[in-house]
Amino acid sequence: MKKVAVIMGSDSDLPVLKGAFEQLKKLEIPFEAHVYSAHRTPDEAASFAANARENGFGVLIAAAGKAAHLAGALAARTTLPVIGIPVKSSTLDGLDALLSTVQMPSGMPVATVAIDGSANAALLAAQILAVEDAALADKLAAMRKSQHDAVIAKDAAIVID
Ligand code: RP5
Repeated sequence: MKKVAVIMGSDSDLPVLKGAFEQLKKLEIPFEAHVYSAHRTPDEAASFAANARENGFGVLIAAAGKAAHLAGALAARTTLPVIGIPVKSSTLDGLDALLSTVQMPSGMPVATVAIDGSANAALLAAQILAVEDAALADKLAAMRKSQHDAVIAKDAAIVID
């Protein structure tokens, strides 16, 4: 199976990525996590993205806050799909990172999830890999079924006083 790369702009983003790591582990998807900054270590970030395909990665997840250029900077160096997570790390509640991540120019897509939406980033990465992986698709279907059943149980249990 192809690996997922989880790149964060700073180690201060690590707590936000807990949800992504949980989902990737649950689905038994191999992944690597790295700290590369579009601004503080631009050459390392670019080199990682440029070599990601030959290094066995299938999807890149990029989490960054503030003027969050990491996802776009990685996308500029690879044709692998890049998923951006805007991180709520500033006085602007993550809106700065959301706009910096989502407003990519034509021809250079970044699939942007919600502010701090790391679990969904991992699930989207899994769905991309599952296009060519029936066993992974089955695991995702089972997760959806259990999610469905949990809501049905909550509906049955609801009591209004
Ligand atoms: C961004 O700036 C990082 O992704 C992080 O969200 C934010 C703050 O970084 P630190 O100053 O905590 O390293 O580049």
